[in-house]
Amino acid sequence: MHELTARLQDLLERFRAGQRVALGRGITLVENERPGFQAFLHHVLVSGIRAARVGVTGPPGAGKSTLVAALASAWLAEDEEVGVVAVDPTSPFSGGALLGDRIRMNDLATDPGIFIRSMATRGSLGGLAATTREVLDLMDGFGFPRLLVETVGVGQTELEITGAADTVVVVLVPESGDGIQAMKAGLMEIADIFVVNKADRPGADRLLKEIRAAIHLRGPAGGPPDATAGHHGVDLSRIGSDAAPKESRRWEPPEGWTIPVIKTVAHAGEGLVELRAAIAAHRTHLVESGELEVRRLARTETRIRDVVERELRRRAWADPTAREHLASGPDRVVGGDETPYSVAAEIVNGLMRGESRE
Ligand SMILES: Nc1nc2c(ncn2[C@@H]2O[C@H](COP(=O)(O)OP(=O)(O)OP(=O)(O)O)[C@@H](O)[C@H]2O)c(=O)[nH]1
Ligand SMILES: [Mg+2]
Repeated sequence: MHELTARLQDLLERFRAGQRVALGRGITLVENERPGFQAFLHHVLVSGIRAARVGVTGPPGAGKSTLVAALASAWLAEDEEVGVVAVDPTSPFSGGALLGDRIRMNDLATDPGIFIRSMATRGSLGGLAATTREVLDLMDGFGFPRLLVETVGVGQTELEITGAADTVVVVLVPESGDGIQAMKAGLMEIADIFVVNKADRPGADRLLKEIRAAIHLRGPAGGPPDATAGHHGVDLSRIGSDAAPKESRRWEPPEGWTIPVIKTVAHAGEGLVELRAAIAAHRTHLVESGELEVRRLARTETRIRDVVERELRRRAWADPTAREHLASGPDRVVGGDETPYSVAAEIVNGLMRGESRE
């Protein structure tokens, strides 16, 4: 099951030797789900998850990339290597420089301490690409102690970032409109840290106050915590390809953690020291409270579930008997003898009985 072909074994050895080209190849392998990608991931992941993962999300143009670049270069200056995944809903290099204009992408990308990967999302709504978590795992396995993932948060999709990051930084800007509105959209529930970027523009202080008030209001009065809640009351089991939560979720204030709200002017580096301090403090909180473990367990459960579902789907349609039923099914259904349910039951029961001739 986890045996590697000679070619992938060779790739794994070069990956383990720290060759960046091998990391790039590994990512391509995983992104395209080429044969053997599961086995490759298995071998990369047996050594465990170590990196501190920070997600940066918020509306389009909020300055996420500029912040990510600034954070990355600050860590690099302290000899901390950084892996960056930017998930772009449109095209990988749209909207100007991938990592903002102040610290130019090219300057950063040639630094051996950083690895930047841009991925397109599966839809136009933002959120994560299908294999973002796997790519983060590869960077983790490669040895980057810090990982940054940038996603555009629009509507429900930003919830997914809780499945990829330990610490979620939500970036809002004065011109993103009514701050409270943004929180209703779900950003409130996933933030470990709020950033009010573009603080050089009018309305920043008002937004700051609104967010603080909302945190205060929704905190203790949030209602009884949901027993199945994962990250901040978000049921991680419902985050996935076809599992977008539909009803409103209860917000559970993270115990012992007061969500900081930090003003920044990202392209000028203002507020960066405070933001880095907040990220470090949140890390300490996660470790000391045991919350890191809780989040990792919840994430891992979701991952196992996803891998099982993907594998079941793959096996189902690789099965010749199932494919025969699928081919003949529509005729029988339209002819009135059967329904999609009876055909599906036939297929599923066949698979369960192990009639597979794969
Ligand atoms: N005035 C002002 N402009 C900023 C600030 N931070 C970023 N910008 C500018 O805002 C624009 C968008 O910044 P990005 O960092 O690309 O924003 P983003 O959130 O990554 O954008 P998308 O990835 O396209 O959603 C760029 O022109 C930045 O230079 C800020 O604090 N103040
Ligand atoms: Mg960006």
